[in-house]
Amino acid sequence: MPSQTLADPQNGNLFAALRAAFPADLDAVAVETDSGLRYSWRDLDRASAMMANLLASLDLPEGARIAVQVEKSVEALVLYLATLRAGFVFLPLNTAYLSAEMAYFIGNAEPAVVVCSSANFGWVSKLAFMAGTQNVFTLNDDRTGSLLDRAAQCAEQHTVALRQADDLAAILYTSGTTGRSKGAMLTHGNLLSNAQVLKSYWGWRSAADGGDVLIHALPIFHVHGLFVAIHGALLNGSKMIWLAKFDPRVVLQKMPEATIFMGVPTLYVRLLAEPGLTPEVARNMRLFIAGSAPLLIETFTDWQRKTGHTILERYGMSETAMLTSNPYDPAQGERRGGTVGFPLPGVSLRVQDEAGQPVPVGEIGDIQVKGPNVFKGYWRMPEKTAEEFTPDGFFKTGDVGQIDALGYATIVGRSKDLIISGGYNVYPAEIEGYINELPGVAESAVIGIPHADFGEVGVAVVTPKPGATPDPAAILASLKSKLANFKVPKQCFVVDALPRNAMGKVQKNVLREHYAVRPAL
Ligand code: MLC
Ligand code: AMP
Repeated sequence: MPSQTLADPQNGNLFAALRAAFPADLDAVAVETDSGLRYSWRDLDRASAMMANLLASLDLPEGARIAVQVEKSVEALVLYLATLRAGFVFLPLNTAYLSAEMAYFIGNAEPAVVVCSSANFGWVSKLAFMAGTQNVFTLNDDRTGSLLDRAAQCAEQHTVALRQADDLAAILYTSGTTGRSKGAMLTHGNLLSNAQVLKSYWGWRSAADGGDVLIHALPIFHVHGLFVAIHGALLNGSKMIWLAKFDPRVVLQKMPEATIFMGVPTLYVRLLAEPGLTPEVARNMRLFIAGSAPLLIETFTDWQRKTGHTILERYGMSETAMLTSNPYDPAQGERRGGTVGFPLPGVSLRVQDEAGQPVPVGEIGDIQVKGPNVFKGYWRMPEKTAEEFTPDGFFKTGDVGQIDALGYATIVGRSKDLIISGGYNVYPAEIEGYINELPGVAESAVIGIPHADFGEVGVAVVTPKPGATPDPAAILASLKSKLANFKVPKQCFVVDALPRNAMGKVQKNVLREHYAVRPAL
C-alpha cells in the first residue's frame, strides 16, 4: 500500500502535495531515461520512502541540511524527494565545483549529510568531516553508492514529515556581487505556491486531458531544472523523459514523444543548429519554455520559422523561483519575443528609480518583487537579507527593466555585476579575487561579452605589477585548476592600465565595448 495518497491539508510539506498529484495508476511510467530505464510512480514513491527512512534514522537535528553534489540521475531526483519527504533541507551543488568552492559551501552550510560521487569521496569527505558533518554517502549515476546500499535496508512505508509552509525546503547558493556566495533559503510554501501557479498558467495537461510529457534536459542543481521542470511534471502527474545531459540530437530523437521542453537559451541555439529540427519532429509539442538568461529575438524568430512554435519566455531567479511569464493562453495576449511577459498571478512586480519612486510606464528602472514565492532570506546573513529588501517588503532583484503599456516586462540589464553564461551565473568579483592573488598581477577586471553559443562569456583584463609580465595562458590555466569550468574566462588580456572614471572606479562598460568587437571567440 502506498504510504500516503491524499494531500493532508494540515501538512505544508511540498512532497505531500507532489505525492497527492501522482496518478491513480501508480504502475504508469513516471520517468524514462535516455538509457532506456523506466521508473513507475510506485518506484518513486517507494524509493523516496526508503531514502527518507534512511535520513530519518540518522537522528539529524531539525532543519538539517543535506548537501548533494552528484551527477544527474533518477536516484538523485529520488534523493531530492526523500529530503523533502523526511522534512530536511536540500542543498544542491553544481557538479563543476572544485575543492575551494565546495569547502566554502560545506563550511558555510554545515550540512548534517553530504552526498557525493564515489570518485570524489576522498576529497569531499575530508572537507565534510573537517566541517563537522557526520554522514557522507556516495551516489553515482549508475545506480550504485553507499546511499542506495543503506536505503535498500530501510522500510518501504514512510509517513511524510509534517512541515509548515514557512519551513525551509531548500537552500540554493547564489553568488554575491561582492564577497562570497549567499544561500537563498526557500520554504515549502515558496516552492509549492510557485509550482501551483505555473501548473495553471502554463496549462499543464493531466493524463485525463491528453497528458503532458516533459523532456527534462537541464541540470538538477538550479531552479530551472530542479524546481520549474520537476515540480511542473510531478504536480501534474506527467511523465518525464530524463536526459542525463543535454544533447540536441537526443532531444530531437525524443521530441515526437513529448509535449513540453524547457531550456536555457543556449539549448535553443544548439537545437537550431541541427538539421533535424523541423515542424514534423515538433508535431506533438505543446510548449517550448525558455529562461534563466536573455533569449535573443533572433533565436525566438528562428525557432518560429523552423518549427512553427512560439517560444514562451519567462523570468525568475534563485531567490524567487518564477516571477513573470509570457502568456500561454492566447486569450491573455501574444508571446512577445524580447519580453519576459507579465508578472505571474500573486507576484507584485514594480520598477523603481534610484530614489525609490515608481518610474512612468515604459521607462527603465530597478525591478522589485513581492509574493508568496519570494525567499525567506540569505542563510545566516541577516544584514545582507535586510539590505536586499525595501522597507515595504519588496525584494530588489538586481535586474533592470521596464514594463510597457500592455503590462509586458522586459529585462534590459542588471545593476548587479553578473555574467550569465549558458544559463550559469558567473560573478566577476569572485574571479577577479582569484586573479589578483596570482604572481605578477596588479589588478583585474572580468567582463561579459556577447557569445553566439553561451549568450555571454567572461573575458579577463589584467594589469601587471611593475616589471612583471604575467602570461594570459598561465592565468587561465591557474583559474581552471581552482574554479568550476564554466567560471573560467574564455580569454585573458594583459594591458597597461584599466579605464577608470573620475571617481577612480573601473569602467567595465568601456572594457565591454572594446572587447565585444574583437574577433569571435
Ligand atoms: C560548459 N562550459 C561553459 C558552460 N558550460 N562555459 C561557459 N558557460 C557555460 N554555461 C565550458 C565547459 O566546461 C567546457 O570547457 C566548454 O565550456 C565547452 O563545454 P560544452 O561541452 O560546450 O558544454 P556542455 O557540457 O555541453 O554544457 C553546456 C550547457 C550547460 C549549456 C548544456 O552549460 C548547461 O546545462 N547549462 C544550463 C544551466 C542551467 O540550468 N541554468 C539554470 C539556472 S536557474 P573546457 O575548458 O573543458 O573546454 C536560473 C533561474 C531561472 O537562472 O530563471 O531559471
Ligand atoms: P540565478 O541567480 O541563477 O537564479 O539567476 C537569476 C538571474 O537570471 C536573474 O536575476 C536574471 O538576471 C536572469 N534571468 C532569468 N531569466 C531571465 C530571462 N528570461 N531573461 C533575462 N534574464 C533572465
